[in-house]
Amino acid sequence: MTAANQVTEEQINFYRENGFVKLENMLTGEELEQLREYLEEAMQEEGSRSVKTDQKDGTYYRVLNQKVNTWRDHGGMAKFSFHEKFAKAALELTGSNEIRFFHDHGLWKMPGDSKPTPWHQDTPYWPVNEPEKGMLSIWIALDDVDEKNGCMAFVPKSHRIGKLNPIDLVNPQNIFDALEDGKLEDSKPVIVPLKAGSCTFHNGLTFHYAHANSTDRPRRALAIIYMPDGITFSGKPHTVTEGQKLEKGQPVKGPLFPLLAKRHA
Ligand SMILES: O=C(O)CCC(=O)C(=O)O
Repeated sequence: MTAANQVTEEQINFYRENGFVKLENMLTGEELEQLREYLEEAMQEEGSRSVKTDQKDGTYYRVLNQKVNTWRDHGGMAKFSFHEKFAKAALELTGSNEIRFFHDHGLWKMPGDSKPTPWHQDTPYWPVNEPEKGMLSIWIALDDVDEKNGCMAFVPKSHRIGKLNPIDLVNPQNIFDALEDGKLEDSKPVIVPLKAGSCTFHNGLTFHYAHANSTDRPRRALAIIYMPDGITFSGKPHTVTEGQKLEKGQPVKGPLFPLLAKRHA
């Protein structure tokens, strides 16, 4: 990011071509300290509205200690999850007219018997009708990450393959088996180490993976998922849409899905 927090033309082109991009220094030092404190609190508290995917020692927990919608129980997390700076970057990368919040999640990889996050696409888990419209995630590293503690890897151009079946993150199928012969043959995975406070954005269709954490400290990350305009609800059950009175085929909107950024005419 430049001083004005603008995504560069080169980064936009890279994202659109490859389905992911790395943006360095997304957080200032002060923001990083604050987000670490808030996310530590949010991950530990037994809130009533955020959703913990699995308990300690569970099989999913070994892949990810995950809490969905931390913002609903922690005002500090709301400040970051709705941060205009991140949403504006998503607006520029996608080229859409508006960016709506879908959900956040704290994603920690815990030390001790940690498993990699298998290769998968995100879109197949989401209750939307238009995967090709480019829903996307920001993944913000709160610790320096590399191959030893769970950095991410992406397959360039895999967002062009289209939506495949969801992968079971605990007993994973091999996503590459689902590819037609020759598809992505020349596209080798790119491993993306990050400094704390830096981030990646990835398209919901991009194949991605995270290494296991073989260190003795948690790998802490915050991911926020955004929807470009025109995304409609498919009716498929999902934790964050449950009870939200969304209608099948109608745009996703309402109090849990605020508009965060808009292109000015
Ligand atoms: O944090 C991880 O290990 C995986 C993250 C991921 O799959 C995502 O943000 O979509």
